[in-house]
Amino acid sequence: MSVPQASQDTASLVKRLAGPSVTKAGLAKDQTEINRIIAEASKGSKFYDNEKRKDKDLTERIGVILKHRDDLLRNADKSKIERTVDHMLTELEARRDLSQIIVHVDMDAFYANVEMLDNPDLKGKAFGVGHLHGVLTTASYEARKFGVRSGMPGFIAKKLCPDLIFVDIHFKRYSEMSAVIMDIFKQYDPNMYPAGCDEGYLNITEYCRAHSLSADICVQEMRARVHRETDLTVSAGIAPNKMLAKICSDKNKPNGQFHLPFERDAILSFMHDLSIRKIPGIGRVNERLLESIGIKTCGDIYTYRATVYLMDKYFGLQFLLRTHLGIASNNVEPVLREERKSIGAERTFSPLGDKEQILKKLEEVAVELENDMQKTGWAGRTLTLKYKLDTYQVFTRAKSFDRWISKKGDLFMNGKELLMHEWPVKLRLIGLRMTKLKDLRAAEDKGIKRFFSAAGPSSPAKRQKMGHRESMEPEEVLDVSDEYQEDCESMPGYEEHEFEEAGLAIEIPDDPITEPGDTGSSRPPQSRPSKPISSAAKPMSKKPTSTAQKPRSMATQEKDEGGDEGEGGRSCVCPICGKSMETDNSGLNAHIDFCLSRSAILEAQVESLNRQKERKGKKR
Ligand code: TTP
Ligand code: MG
Repeated sequence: MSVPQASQDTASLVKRLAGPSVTKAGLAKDQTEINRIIAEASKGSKFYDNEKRKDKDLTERIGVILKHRDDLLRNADKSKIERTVDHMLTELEARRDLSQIIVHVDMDAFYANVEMLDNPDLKGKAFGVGHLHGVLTTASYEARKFGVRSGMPGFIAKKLCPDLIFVDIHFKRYSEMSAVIMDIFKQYDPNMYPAGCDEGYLNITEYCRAHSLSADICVQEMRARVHRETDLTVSAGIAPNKMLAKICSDKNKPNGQFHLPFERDAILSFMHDLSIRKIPGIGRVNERLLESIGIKTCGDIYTYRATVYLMDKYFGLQFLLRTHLGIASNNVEPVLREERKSIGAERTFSPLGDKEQILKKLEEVAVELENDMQKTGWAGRTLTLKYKLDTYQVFTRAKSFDRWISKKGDLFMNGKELLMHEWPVKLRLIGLRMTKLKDLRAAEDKGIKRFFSAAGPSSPAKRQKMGHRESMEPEEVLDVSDEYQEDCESMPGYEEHEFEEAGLAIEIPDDPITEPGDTGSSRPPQSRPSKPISSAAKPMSKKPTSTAQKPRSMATQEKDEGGDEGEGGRSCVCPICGKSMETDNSGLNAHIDFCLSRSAILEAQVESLNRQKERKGKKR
């Protein structure tokens, strides 16, 4: 089998195939050989083909963006723009806030270390949590030395580390331990924000003041307490804002802490050589996009500030300028119910083409979603069906209602209706997600108020506006999410469901569902604290929605409904198809993505249809 060498043509693909967790702590320094083995092991699989296609799409998209950049630069007064940006930087600098002590805490090899508590024989051994025929949720630090890491298919991990031990996943245990550690963290900041099952942000300014403690001692004490009470280790980053604290918690992993000086110059020099990939919100795709315009480190942002200024809609000028300066939000608060945007459930399985079997999976998903919605007190008005073809391409279809739905019957029947529009298809994942949520608990609280308010959301005028609408545009995993722009805490355009991609990066021979209630992915079920899709893909400022990011079709649809506008809508022209439209940055990016991926998606659909027909033909 010929192995892709890291030539000009294949370097990006090899890097892409290496997966999302390449920046994880404890991995071997030189990833070249590891990446080569991964590429070799993946070659020939549908996953490989899909990654190759996505890499090609991205290369094309970059080509378009670069052409657009050249056009813009040709007509621009570069030094004037640089002066404007310098002025913006001065203004941002003037508002730098170094007054709050922010800590990011992150448990070390969380699932693995919990497993070690229950089976001390694993101590010192290279093991992964997950199955040979599934994906690893995480790996012990001994296994990481071989390049084994989260989201990696088991068979690839075994190639990298032939003696690797596979340990079963026990979500219940991780949830229990998560609750224990969160309780400890809350003693130091009752308003802390749990950012996943094993990590969180704290503002310890008040605690340090009240107990006359330095930040270092306070964090040491907190980590020691976690260790004393759980036998698990935790690492921490201490910095003036959440972005920096998150980057710092990785610095001395495992079982360490890192304190970034609260001084402008120290922060600037820390940022100067920092790879942009270390910034939360910059994953593989954003990294490639930024590298294409010359930005590899946060220091490079300054060098290319004129380009970034002109290309604001692609790269997010404010976000990048703030990143360059090491400025980000220092606002830490707990997750508020009203911030929840969606609730969903999904199932992963070995590729299925049989209608009955797929509908059975859909029904299971509908039951799980109904349970979750009931347990947590939500109803919703937009239902999105998500499915992943056996070719690994992901699509969403959405439908809005003029009433609140949460019952299995509604979820299943409407999900089925959306799916039947696509039939025949061969799937490896199916999911349902509700958005446009209504908090039933809030409704209970406000029962009397509601009684007196005549025109609620179901007033005739609004009902007419919402109507019944279906979004039938094919969508891909590369996601554009306008939620993330709100306070310049992430790049506008190109989010990637990295965790999910990695988590399904194989031909899974058996249904990987191991425990009742398991969603079938490598993530814990909805009702438990779950790790964000990937820390890099998770914006610092956003509270977690229930699982995945908002699918792009939803973003488009919400705009159509006229409910969520006002985020800088303006008229722009798509550089691909030339269509002009009234939209904001993310709307434009979504459209560009769609333009670029449409042909590839249609091709895949046609291919899939042909395969189905062939099979039917053979049966006859
Ligand atoms: P992480 O904190 O990202 O990883 P970790 O705690 O295993 O290792 P470390 O922080 O020391 O680098 O994730 C916490 C848990 O979330 C992890 O133990 C397993 C789960 N997880 C997955 O299931 N899949 C993933 O892709 C990732 C990144 C994590
Ligand atoms: Mg961790």
